[in-house]
Amino acid sequence: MRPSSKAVVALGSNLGDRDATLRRAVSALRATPEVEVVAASVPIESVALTVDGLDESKPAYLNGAVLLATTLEPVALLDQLNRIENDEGRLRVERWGDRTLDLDLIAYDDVVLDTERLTLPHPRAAERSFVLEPWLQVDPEAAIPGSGPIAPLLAQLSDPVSRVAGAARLDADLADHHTGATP
Ligand code: A4P
Ligand code: MG
Repeated sequence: MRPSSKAVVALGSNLGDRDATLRRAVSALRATPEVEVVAASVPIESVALTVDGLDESKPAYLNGAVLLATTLEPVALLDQLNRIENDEGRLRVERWGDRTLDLDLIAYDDVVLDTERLTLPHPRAAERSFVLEPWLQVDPEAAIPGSGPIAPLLAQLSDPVSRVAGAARLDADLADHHTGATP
């Protein structure tokens, strides 16, 4: 078996019951063989970014991030992310269009890769607070190969994100979720 690698996955949803969708996605990752969810962020709210820029008239996103330990190689992990997106009824209509669930592979160890199927690290991660803020929650020491530590990168960004009052971490058990407990 391959040695375990460290991967960061960003989650986003702006259609349907966004919070429930993100929690089901984290459960599906936990149930995936060769994938361990090491840490999960709380959900954050963000303004939709479209190809024309931030658009407050679009449904707002809930975003989050999980830190994984996995023995899957990067494309095999992306296959699993796509399977979970499809299980949530994800349709691909318009680039950066509204979606029930988007799972992006943000980083995988220090791998740098640029193929049609997969680019690592995710090319737009460093420009997006809605990716870096939850990523910082699950891995405060993280750095993006070629761009550096994420904490100072996040400090320079201005796209607005906000915490959801009382929201439990995305991997919290249902019992924790009902009480709003944040362990
Ligand atoms: N692909 C290449 N590299 C990766 C990677 N590292 N992770 C390929 C995941 N996929 C990767 O993805 C398009 C293609 O990217 C796939 O064929 C895959 O093999 P997609 O999920 O089908 O389409 P998409 O997500 O609309 O496209 P894209 O360009 O990945 O969009 P982004 O950059 O993910 O942006 N606004 C807010 N507030 N919050 C959001 O989460 N997300 C997006 C999507 C736009 N606006 C947003 C948010
Ligand atoms: Mg995507």
